[in-house]
Amino acid sequence: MIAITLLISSCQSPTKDNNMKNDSADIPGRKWWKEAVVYQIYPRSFKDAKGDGVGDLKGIISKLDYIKSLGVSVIWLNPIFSSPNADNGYDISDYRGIMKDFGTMEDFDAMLKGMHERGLKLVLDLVANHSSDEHEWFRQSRSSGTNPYRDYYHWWPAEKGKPPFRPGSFEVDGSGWRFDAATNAYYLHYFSFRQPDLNWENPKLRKEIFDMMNFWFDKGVDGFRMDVIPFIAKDTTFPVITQKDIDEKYNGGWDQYLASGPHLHDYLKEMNKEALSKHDVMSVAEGAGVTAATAHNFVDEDRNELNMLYHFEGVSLGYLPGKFKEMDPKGYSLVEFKKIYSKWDSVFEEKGWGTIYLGNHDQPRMVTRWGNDAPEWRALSSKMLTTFLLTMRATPYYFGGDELGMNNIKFDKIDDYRDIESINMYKQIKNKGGDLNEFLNAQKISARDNSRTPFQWDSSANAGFTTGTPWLKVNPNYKTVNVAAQETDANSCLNYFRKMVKLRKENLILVYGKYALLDRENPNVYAYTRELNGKKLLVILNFTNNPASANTGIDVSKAKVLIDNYADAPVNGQLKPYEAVVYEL
Ligand code: TEU
Repeated sequence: MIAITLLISSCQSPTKDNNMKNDSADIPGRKWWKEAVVYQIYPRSFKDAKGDGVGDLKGIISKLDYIKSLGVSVIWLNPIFSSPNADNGYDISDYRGIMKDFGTMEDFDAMLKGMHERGLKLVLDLVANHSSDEHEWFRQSRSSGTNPYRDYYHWWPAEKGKPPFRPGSFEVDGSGWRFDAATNAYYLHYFSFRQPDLNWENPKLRKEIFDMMNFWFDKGVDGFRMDVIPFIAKDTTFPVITQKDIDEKYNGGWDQYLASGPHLHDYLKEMNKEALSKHDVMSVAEGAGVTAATAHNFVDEDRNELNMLYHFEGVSLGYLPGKFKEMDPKGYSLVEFKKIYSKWDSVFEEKGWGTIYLGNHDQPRMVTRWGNDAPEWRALSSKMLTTFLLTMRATPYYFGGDELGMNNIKFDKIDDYRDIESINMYKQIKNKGGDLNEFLNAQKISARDNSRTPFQWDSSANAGFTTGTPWLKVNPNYKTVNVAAQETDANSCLNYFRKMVKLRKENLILVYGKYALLDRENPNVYAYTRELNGKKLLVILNFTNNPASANTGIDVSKAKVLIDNYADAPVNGQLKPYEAVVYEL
């Protein structure tokens, strides 16, 4: 009888009695945020209800049923707080106010209520490494050397001479210090001079942040994504760091130096104690500078710090060294890609928890960067990438618009850009007499504005995003790539995404199952298994626009196809271009 049962269970699709959901008792450490699919919304570009060309909260409210229809369970909203928008909201002037462009606190309350009524959780963006230079704290701090808020920021008195170099990654001169005549001192800013770094060594500042977090938690917010949180700790003696130090001690990356200040984990433990632990909420670190060696310090449960983090190792693959975000013309190596994502799976195999993403508001559209956005391959490769994201052992962070297969707009002119990073890097390269055409061509693939173009709702003017003039140009392919066109197409990217979310939700093996990479050196196909409580799935992804096959050592002749981005399954293991298949073995 056991043999027969085993045979039946290995060939049939998961019926009620052997669906993973019923095996949840065998899964230790279950958490809602591990089983979530997080859908990221860039509020500036999602839906404009006011008609001023900028997305707003009322626009999001009008689309909550659409978001619910995706099957996702958590929404991550990029910053919605008061801001002069030097960096599109990542420069906050009032942590408890709603950005005027986006609406009012009443709008926020209505939006949160609407989300919760639909079973959607909301994660906001905690930008606490720096504030806006228009924040009252900074206004006070810069007014005098004895102001009570002086030590909310990092100041270097000019009498000590120029401060040792620190990077200011959005600055034309690349410097992270700005001279401020009012008090004859320099202040630190790791990003733009409009974003002065907060001094976390100051317990008063830390309390301000924790109180603010509890303010939003008390309103019902379900968590925070934490902007460059590893950067908050600084060695405030500001020692001289040479390029040799960076190259030899920090893997050649300033971000790793910036992410390794003293007391960092004391602050995160304090944040957990004073805020996170008081609510049933999730926390995810934007892990700039975090490596596989340091990741556990942030997310192991027994550390009582954060729940999860996202790394940059994957999304940094394929760029030319010494150039600014310029892709190698040969593209990226899938063998390297598989190595990185397999490594990060193993990092969290025993403890902690990972995330998986291929796109967000800082990255280009995933189908352009990792798939193939040529018209004949855009939808197929987008579905293949979606299959990867939703079958890995990590919480997927899925960027709004990728479910449509939205791709890069690829601006020709710097005047079309709105992002401080592209605009200031253009100026920096121009000042150095660099090759501006080379820079602009590279930006067509890697610039952040590529993912920030307005959401494509339908084929009406401005893709139905706004009745005004959009703050950033709409991708001209909105006429055909949009929600309305895909809603009624059973084979659309949109409906494929819905199927994949449903498959993941109904098969916890895709959340918790052991991951094993197969055919490691295959340069075209990514194949892996997921295994849990005696069940096994095989995922095979063709990352090329040619037929390909994988040597998995697994006979799928009797396996059940759970999903395929083509109408018919592979024959004799021959994968069609960009084919994605999930088998139940
Ligand atoms: O990003 C931090 C960060 O690492 C990015 O600056 C990234 O290196 C860059 O975008 C790659 O081109 C966070 C936010 O996600 C980003 O939008 C903000 O601009 C930045 O911090 C400053 O708050």
